[in-house]
Amino acid sequence: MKLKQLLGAALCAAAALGVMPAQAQNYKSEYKLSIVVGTTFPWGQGAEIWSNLVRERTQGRINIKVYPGTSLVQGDQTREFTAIRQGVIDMAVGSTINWSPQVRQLNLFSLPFLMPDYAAIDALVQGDVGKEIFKLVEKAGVVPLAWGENGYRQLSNSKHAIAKPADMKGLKLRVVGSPLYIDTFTALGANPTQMSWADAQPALASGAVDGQENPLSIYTGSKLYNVGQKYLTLWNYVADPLIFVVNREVWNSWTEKDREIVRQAALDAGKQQIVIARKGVTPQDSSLLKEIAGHGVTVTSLDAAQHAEFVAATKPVYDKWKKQIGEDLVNMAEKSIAARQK
Ligand code: X2X
Repeated sequence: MKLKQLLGAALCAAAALGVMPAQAQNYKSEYKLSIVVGTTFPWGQGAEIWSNLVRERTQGRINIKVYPGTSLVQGDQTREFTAIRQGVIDMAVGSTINWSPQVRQLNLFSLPFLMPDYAAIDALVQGDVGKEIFKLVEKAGVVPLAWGENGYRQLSNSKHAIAKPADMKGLKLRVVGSPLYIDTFTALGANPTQMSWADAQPALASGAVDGQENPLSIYTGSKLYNVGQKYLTLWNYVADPLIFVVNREVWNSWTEKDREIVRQAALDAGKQQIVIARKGVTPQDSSLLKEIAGHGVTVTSLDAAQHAEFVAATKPVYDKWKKQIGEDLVNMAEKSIAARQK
């Protein structure tokens, strides 16, 4: 035996005896976890909870660092999924919207007015649809572990109150990176323009765009009422779930025991994160809305007739995208929602 082989054999034996810590073999000193917003947002808090649980439960064997602002892909959130698959990013808590260019079925959650209430979101992600989607994400090359939530996306603008599609005519609105959003806002008569969240904030501040749509936690966390976004419409037209994921090679490099720890920590963090995301924005607790109104924002809620007008105007988009997403999956989602426990 050559010296090199001898040394290798000795190291293997040491590792097998548990003499050596696992990271000495193939663990990285730091795992990079990507998120779009900062760690003060409910989304970012979910990432922090996950990282902390993993660090504690692995006694520091797995050390995760959170990178906000999608900084690992220079803010281009639509490239995040590819970067995870390629290993530029080790882990992420990501939005279904941002990953839909790579996994088209993730557009499901962006179908206008599919999910009428929180029970409907739960029926999808915690049920058969959620399992099916995890299979698709896995097939696309990334290991999905748990669901979280960004939230119902509400419409804000700097011009006037919006209570019907006609009020949106000609408004220049920033939308996220799925063509489904361009279709939806075009059908409503607006002038949608796609840009990353990193670019959206200066565009709102300079008035280059009139409005945007995001969950209330992001609207308030980014203080959009300070950049002229004084009109807010609560229409619950879509909600984006988050998915906790790990790059496949990284996943395979961990011991089975550590994989189990990371999975359970993701499930625990996801559960806590959903509670945080819903704080202040539910029919039972609408405290965040009071805070928003306190900033001089005009908040518009839709009555049943106004809601119906938005649903009718976006129906052709729903039908078109139902086919693109896959009719079987959308049918399964519609059935799960119809059968939900309210
Ligand atoms: O870009 C957005 O609007 C955000 C922050 O909500 C997402 O990443 C989907």
